[in-house]
Amino acid sequence: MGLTTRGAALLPPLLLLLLAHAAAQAILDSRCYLMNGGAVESFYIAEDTPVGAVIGTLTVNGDASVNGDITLRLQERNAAVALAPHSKNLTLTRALDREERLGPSSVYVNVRCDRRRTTDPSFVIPVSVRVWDVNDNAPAWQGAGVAGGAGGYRARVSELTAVGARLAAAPARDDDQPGPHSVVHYSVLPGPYQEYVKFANELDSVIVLAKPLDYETLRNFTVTLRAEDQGQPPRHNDTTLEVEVTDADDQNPAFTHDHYTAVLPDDAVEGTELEISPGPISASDQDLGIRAPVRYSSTGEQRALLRLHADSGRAAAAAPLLAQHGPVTIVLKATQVDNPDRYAFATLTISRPPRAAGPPRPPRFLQPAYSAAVPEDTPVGATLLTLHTDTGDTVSTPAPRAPYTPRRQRGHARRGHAAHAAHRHRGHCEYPRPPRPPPAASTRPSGPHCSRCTSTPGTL
Ligand SMILES: [Ca+2]
Ligand SMILES: [Ca+2]
Ligand SMILES: [Ca+2]
Ligand SMILES: [Ca+2]
Repeated sequence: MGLTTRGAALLPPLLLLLLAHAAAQAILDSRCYLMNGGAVESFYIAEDTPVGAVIGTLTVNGDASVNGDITLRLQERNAAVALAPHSKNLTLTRALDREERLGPSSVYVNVRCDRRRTTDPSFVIPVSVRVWDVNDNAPAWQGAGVAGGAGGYRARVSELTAVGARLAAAPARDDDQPGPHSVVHYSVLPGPYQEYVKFANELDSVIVLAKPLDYETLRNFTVTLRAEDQGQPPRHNDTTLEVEVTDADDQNPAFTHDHYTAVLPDDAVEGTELEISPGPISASDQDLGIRAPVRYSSTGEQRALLRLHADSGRAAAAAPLLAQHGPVTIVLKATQVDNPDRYAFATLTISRPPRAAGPPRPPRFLQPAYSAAVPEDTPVGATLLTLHTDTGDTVSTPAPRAPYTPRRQRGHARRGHAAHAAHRHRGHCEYPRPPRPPPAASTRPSGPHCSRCTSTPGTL
């Protein structure tokens, strides 16, 4: 009775001990729990981690080796990560990409953990794998006909474009994450013609003119552009910009020669076309890309001596030219049809054929016949008519005698003309006309080569 009572009294402590031991066993079996006490396993790796690399080791309690006490397996099939057999190592099976072009930018899987030799239910451990950005993208040039910087950019620019004016936009895009890996700096690489263009600023894709253009000296050029990110190390892409310079009207026309000459044949008549040396009268616009047509004209005091064809530049004698016996110089002008402010000048000197050696040719009247109407009360000695001959065009020619010249009065001639003019007026002859000569009797008072004969009544 007492023993039974004593045994009964001992049972509760033993039971308690057993129960406590069982409880302790259960508490000590931490297999499949994460060592850090957390519920989720997280990994953070670079996006350029190579496929096959171990991206981390699960911090789960237990031995996962062949003879260990836990078994780990991935719930998902075909995930981007895998568990190496009999290990806690997670390996990468597919490429990851922060920009999600070559693969996913993050992975979420579930690892099932089983305690071996127990009937305990499986533990499920969520695993998160995320990637951080690396500078794995170079800036890529954008724009029509441009793929990744290939092909280049083109711009057509007038030569009159002002320095600082926009020529083109050449944007580049960097697919890396916002920050230094994707911030693009633009530049024109050193090289020929680099000085002509620049980016408005290094963060702007707008290209502006940096130096004045001139179509006449530079019609096109190509420079190399660089877009570079700010990664460490940076990545870059180069492309080209081809600039075609277009012509503008910034040049005057120009004659083929500054000075032309022609000889007026003795038998020339009004309209006789002149043979021009050293070549035909010709001018062209020096804006070679425009080549504006020009119109020819004669200008200046002597312009009436010439008939100049406006389009062709062919020159023909005008009636007043036939009365000229010495060289005359006429100013030629070529004017752009589309812009009267663009013109050029040249000169044309027309002379008579040189006299052949031999006896001097007698002077000839410029008109085959002369006539004059004379009032009946004309006093004796008054001038009735002035006649012109074609002689006297060279100093060496002996003084001809006009048909109506009874005697020469060179001293008289000097009174009406400058000394040098009179010196060359070998064909000048007059009848005496007291008391003084009429200074304005000739329509060509200062022509050094004209001849003048005056007649008195009764001699014609
Ligand atoms: Ca980049
Ligand atoms: Ca990246
Ligand atoms: Ca021009
Ligand atoms: Ca031009």
